[in-house]
Amino acid sequence: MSDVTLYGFPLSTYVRTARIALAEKGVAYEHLPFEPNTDDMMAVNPTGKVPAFKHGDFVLYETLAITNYIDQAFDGPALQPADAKERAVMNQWISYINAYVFSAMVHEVILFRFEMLPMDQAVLDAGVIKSKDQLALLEATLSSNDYLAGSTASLADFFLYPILAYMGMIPEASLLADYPGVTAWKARMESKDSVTGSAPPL
Ligand SMILES: N[C@@H](CCC(=O)N[C@@H](CS)C(=O)NCC(=O)O)C(=O)O
Repeated sequence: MSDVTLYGFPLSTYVRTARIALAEKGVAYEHLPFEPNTDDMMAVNPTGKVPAFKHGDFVLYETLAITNYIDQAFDGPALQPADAKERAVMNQWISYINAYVFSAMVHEVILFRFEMLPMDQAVLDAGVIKSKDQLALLEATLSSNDYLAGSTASLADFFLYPILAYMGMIPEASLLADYPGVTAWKARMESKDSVTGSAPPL
């Protein structure tokens, strides 16, 4: 029986980020697919959001803290660059993805398309404009780099991929063709067992 538990429903992009990190490190874990804002979830994360994580009796929430801990506490390949500048770039991207990409692409586009929010065309239209700007910024890096920070995948890529995976499943997927570096990066990520093995049940 593993002493590691991940809490949170598998449709969540943040749960998938944590699952990719766990798989990359080869960590065996129990996955309890609690819905957000339930008593079960609140018991391990006072915000009610997913995911949360437990190792032995150590409980943690917030995906960046969880994935940093996974990287440092377990054997396996490093999930963060050793080089100070590359690590700073990785953290810049994670901050950007959490502050801007998640809200524009997930809250203003994807949730409408998956009918998890009642359609608001004005919000969707604004979300698509923001998404295009964000894809252009990502393209500026991914047109000449295999990954967001350095030559191997890092936590930044694991935060971004689950969001762009959903973008690839909705009508706005056609936008991705305008960003060949992003499209090639997405295919590169999809060649990883950690990514295919964490696909949500859709
Ligand atoms: N800052 C949190 C964000 C987690 C988050 O927003 N999770 C979403 C699912 S992807 C959630 O629980 N949403 C439910 C809600 O906000 O009520 C983290 O990094 O873990």
